[in-house]
This record gives sequence, C-alpha cells and structure tokens, in this order.
Amino acid sequence: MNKRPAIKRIFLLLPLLIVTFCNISYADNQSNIEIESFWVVLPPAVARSTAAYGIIRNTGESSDTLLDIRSDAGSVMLHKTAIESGMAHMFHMTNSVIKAHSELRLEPMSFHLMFTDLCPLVFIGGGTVTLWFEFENAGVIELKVPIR
Ligand SMILES: [Cu+2]
Repeated sequence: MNKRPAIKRIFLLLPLLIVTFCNISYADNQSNIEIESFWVVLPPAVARSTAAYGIIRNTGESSDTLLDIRSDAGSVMLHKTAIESGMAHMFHMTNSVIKAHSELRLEPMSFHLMFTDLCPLVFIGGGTVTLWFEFENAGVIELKVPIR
C-alpha cells in the first residue's frame, strides 16, 4: 500500500484548518460578552440539582440576548429567585437581554444557573464543568468552570 497521496492531502488541508481555527479565535476576541468568576456549587452525592454563579458582562454598544445554555454536567437553565408572599420561588428566564454596557450578576437568592439531571461523573473528583453560552450576537462562548 502506498500512503503518500493520503499524507500529501493532509499537508494540503493543514493551512486551511489553521485558517479556520484562526478565524474562530478572531471571532471570539471580537465578542462583546465577557463571562467571569463563574463557579458551580459542589452538590452532595445524593443531590439531583445544583447551581452556578458568576457575572455575564456586555461591554459592547448594543444589547445581546442569551438564547441557550448547555453543559456536560446535566440540563442547565437560567433561573431567578424571587420572594412572593414570604416564600422563595424560582422562575425560568428565557431569552434574557443583556443591555449595552451592563451586566447580569448571578448570585445566591437572585439569578443563577440551575443544573438538573446531574451527570455524576462530572462531579467525581471535583474538577470542572463545561458550559456553552449561546448569544444572539456573540455566538457560542465555551467556559470551563470550577466546582467548589
Ligand atoms: Cu433554580
């Protein structure tokens, strides 16, 4: 068997792949969305849900909308805790708009990421959880978040 043609083809494709990756990172650098200080609450072994907190900041001149959040740790959605008649209730927030030069702070008793249907393997060893935030303008932003 002659492997040369296959190897030649890979070398021809290599610059194309590099250009593709460079374009992706360039697009990320242009993003006006900064996601910082995120962490996931280490759930007890028997828990079926947990939460994550952090800050989503829009440094741009126009608003952006958080369309979807995905994770390798289970199902995840944006919740807001609100007190009604002295009781804490959680509301599922969809298509949250983050206005220009403003931030969405996720903290206890307020906005938070709610994880359900936890994937136990992700939490064994207390490593990191991967999150994908999908914005209307900024696109998909991947983030590795520590478990504490
Ligand atoms: Cu919740």
